Amino acid sequence: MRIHVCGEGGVGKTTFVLTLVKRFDAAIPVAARIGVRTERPYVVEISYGQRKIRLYDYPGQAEFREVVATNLAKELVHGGHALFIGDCSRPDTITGLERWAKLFDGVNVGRYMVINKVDVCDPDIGLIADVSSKIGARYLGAFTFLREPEHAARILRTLVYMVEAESVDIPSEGV
Ligand SMILES: Nc1nc2c(ncn2[C@@H]2O[C@H](COP(=O)(O)OP(=O)(O)O)[C@@H](O)[C@H]2O)c(=O)[nH]1
Ligand SMILES: [Mg+2]
Repeated sequence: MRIHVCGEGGVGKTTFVLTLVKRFDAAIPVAARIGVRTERPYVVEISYGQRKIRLYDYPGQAEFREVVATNLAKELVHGGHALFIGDCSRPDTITGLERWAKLFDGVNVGRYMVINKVDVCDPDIGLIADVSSKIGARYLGAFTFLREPEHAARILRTLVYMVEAESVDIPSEGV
């Protein structure tokens, strides 16, 4: 199963992925990449039960938009699901998910949305409902990956459950 982790720079994508690496004893990543600026997706494979889950952590900075679109399109040939992450302390990162969602236009992927940094503010439920319906993503809730690492594991479990229950997995994805 492939999960494409999407969202603007600084929302907590790398925190999410690295938390899962620690939690599930995945291979130690090449380097801690929190705050690192690179155009390539950071790929991590973790074992979850019998499954192999590959997470693609794309850089969110504006300067990498074009190359991210190209890299994501290449990876989408192999299928996967989109996890959109917004930061409740920066509403522009939530509306910005509409731009990320366009990268998945016309592709049959499961779309899920979470909000991070609930430790520093209350999420704007109206905005979240609006954006999640516009991008066709199922909202999984508000979390804090930094303060509660278990939140990342909870999202992974929920994603696996929903993907398998909804059977939207693309059979050709050979992870
Ligand atoms: N307050 C708070 N900060 C967080 C949380 N998750 C991540 N951060 C911080 O947000 C910054 C950006 O995180 P990072 O994972 O690099 O974001 P990315 O650019 O989306 O990969 C870092 O300083 C993290 O420590 C959270 O739940 N709450
Ligand atoms: Mg990052």
